[in-house]
Amino acid sequence: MLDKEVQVLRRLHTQCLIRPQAMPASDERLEVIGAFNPAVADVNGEVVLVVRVSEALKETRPGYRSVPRYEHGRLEVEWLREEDVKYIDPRVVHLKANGFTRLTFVTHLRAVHCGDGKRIERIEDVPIMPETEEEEYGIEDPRITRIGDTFYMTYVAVSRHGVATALASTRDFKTFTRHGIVFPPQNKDVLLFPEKVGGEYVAFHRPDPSAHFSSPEMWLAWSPDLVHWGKHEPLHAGGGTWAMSRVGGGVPPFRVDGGWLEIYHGNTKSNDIHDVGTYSAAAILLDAGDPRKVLKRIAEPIMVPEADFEREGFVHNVVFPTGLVERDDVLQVHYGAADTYCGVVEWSKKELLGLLK
Ligand code: MAN
Repeated sequence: MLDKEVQVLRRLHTQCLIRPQAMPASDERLEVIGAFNPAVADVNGEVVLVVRVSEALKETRPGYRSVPRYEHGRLEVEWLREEDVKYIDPRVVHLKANGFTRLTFVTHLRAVHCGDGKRIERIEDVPIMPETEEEEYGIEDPRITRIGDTFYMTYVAVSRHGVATALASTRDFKTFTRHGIVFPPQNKDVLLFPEKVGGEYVAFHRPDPSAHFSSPEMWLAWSPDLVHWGKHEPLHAGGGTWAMSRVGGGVPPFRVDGGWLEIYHGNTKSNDIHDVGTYSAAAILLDAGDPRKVLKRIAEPIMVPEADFEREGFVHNVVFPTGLVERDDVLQVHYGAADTYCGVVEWSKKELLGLLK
């Protein structure tokens, strides 16, 4: 945990909305270990979440580590000898023979109808499952932006080829059309702006920062059609010990008086490689006509892990905002908590904007 950094924004409401136990497993061999990092859509007043559902194998075998994956959409399980793997963190193992990464779980997505955003009303029967080779280890961390009458969903596709970001679209949250990979590996936290700026679509993205030439960065890219992206440019927004190690877009940017407000996440550096570090959230305001210009920011996080369900879970100390609904002055933000739960927090928009300098 962070000792010094405290959140500077008052929470009007905090709630653990979805627990793993609430979500059906996609296969009888699997158990749901996380229902978190939800994409959020406001469907004519009804809040719909598309939840990341992570599952691990129920069976354990002494001396072996199971690593699941999908082959053409079919679940396959490999058993690796414990002495052949190195545990990096609860999510990741490395194969000693070649250093390659495998995940200890697989992930799919499922839509959950949430009424006013604070209760589970209905869980869709049909899950959104990995299909392609680029999705063999799972589809994760969706974000939804409504453009016209279509909901566009970016999501992370994880496979032997790396961590890429793909695009899908839907109108009813039952059927999704896949548009393929839009940002090749290693890239995640892709968020679409809800309207064109200067005649083009705009997206946040986050290329892998592991070369460590600088502190981590979010980038912007531009597109004529949401599929072909170019004019990539870094948008410096990291900084502060709370965002030393990673930074990335959180909720899709939305218009406020004075520009585009973006709520993003940052991660502390940890000296212990088994400790993932603390994930917190902050905000920046970008120019309405030219989002490459950062008009205002805040040095401290507006949200740090505080509630028990944010501090303890599959990965401790994580708050990871992924979607937002606006109701007058109230910003209702859904987030992943401890890589295990979906939380919902409410803030006053006026208070948040007042903190940006
Ligand atoms: C990181 C974490 C995991 C995720 C992988 C692949 O290790 O965010 O939860 O599964 O990246 O995206």
